[in-house]
Amino acid sequence: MSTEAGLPADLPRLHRPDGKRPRPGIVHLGLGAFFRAHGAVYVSEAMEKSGGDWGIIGVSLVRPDQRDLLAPQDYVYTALELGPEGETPRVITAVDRVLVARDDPQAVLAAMSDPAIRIVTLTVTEKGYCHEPSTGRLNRQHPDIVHDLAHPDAPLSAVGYLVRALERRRNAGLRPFTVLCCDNLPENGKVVKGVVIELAGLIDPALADWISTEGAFPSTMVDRIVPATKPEDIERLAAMTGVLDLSPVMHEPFRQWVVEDHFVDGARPDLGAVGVQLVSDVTPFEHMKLRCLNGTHSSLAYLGYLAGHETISDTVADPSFARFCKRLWREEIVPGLEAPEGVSLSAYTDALFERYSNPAIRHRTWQIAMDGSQKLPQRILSTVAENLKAGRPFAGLALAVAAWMRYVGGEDETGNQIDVRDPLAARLKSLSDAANGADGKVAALLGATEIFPPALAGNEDFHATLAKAYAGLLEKGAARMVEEVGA
Ligand code: CS2
Repeated sequence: MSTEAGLPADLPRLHRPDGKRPRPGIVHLGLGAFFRAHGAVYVSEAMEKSGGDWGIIGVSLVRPDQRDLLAPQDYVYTALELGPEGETPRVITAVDRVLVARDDPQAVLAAMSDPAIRIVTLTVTEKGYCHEPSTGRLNRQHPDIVHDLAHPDAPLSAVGYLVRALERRRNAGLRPFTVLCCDNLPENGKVVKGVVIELAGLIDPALADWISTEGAFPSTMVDRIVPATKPEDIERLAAMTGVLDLSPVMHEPFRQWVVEDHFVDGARPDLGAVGVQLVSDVTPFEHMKLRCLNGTHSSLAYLGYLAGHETISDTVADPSFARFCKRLWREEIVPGLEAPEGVSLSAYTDALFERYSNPAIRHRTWQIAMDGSQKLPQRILSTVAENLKAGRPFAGLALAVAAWMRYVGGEDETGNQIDVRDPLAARLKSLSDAANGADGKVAALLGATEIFPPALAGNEDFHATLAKAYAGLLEKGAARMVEEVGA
């Protein structure tokens, strides 16, 4: 493996410290770096502190990499905290094993229908719910959903797995599991409940009723910045610890998890003992985080990328970007938010700025720019729509949306091609290519109704501001526009 280059060949592989695997109580769909650096860490701590059989069976829906990297080290891995003043490694032991759904759907369905499993957590990214971002409803034409309706024993989508496993549990007379969504969607519990019940209803209306009355889909707000692990991280960690971990995760010191305390039969790890906030209503936390953090993250990602910045910390080290970001919070985002009880929004955004500035976190603008079609509605467009109604400013957020439009056009400011990763990439590029001039391109992209709700797309003020911002990006470039709009 190339990542081993430069390391002594006899380095021992990381292994489970006490050799004991936790007994599973959770299946996690979409095991990736974020959950391993966030939810799995909390669950590990909760088991250490209060006990309970809450080991995690990880599921990768498609790719075998996580399983193949973790299996030889008995599914333990290092979570490396990257602080501005140094790095702290910690071995996480909560994962029991990893299954790959494409290789063995039966094993995944069997695990999910095991009575010992009480919770199914998910991080399948925004696009993994097969819903329409602008409405939150199931996209019944989605090829995976069409497939899942026809293949009860071998689903492709996470939604398909949830529904088929719940169906098996109901047929076996078991209680349902709690579905705990850990993706950055607004009212994520409601969204996943909506798509699950809609798909279940297409299969068997009685199943949909049972899920609706017996199931639980608590909403959550998750937060921790987790940049992709790079080969040099693996090497540095091995040099630091003297053991080889081929699948560590990198994360910032900060973490937050706010969870609606509504679980089937109250069965859950003792999350409250390890700092998870268990609340009756997550909405104010969710709005605060999605709009303040993810909203500016995406804004900085598109504008920063176009201006030639590689990471978020590089981007905010540029004074005009720093001014622009703070202006977005102060004038466009925070005024429309209701602060969660006991939280000062200005302290929250000050702390966010510090988190963005952490030079140890090399979080690439390109990484955050991925899947913009699935992210813009909840991160930026809902704020813009509310600001338009309330007569509040929105020019900075419109500049960010114009930068996204420029980005999905596929060419950067020096004429180089952009590697646009988005489920709608081809469609967005052809909409952009077929139109001419700033106004034409803006009009064409506003026509993507999966992203822009009709009332917003049809708003003349929004359209004109976007067209002006897009023209400015073409004429003057992102750096100049950020400087002007942020001033
Ligand atoms: C980021 C998030 O990649 C992205 O789109 O905005 O992953 C962000 O780092 C997390 O939500 C932080 O909690």
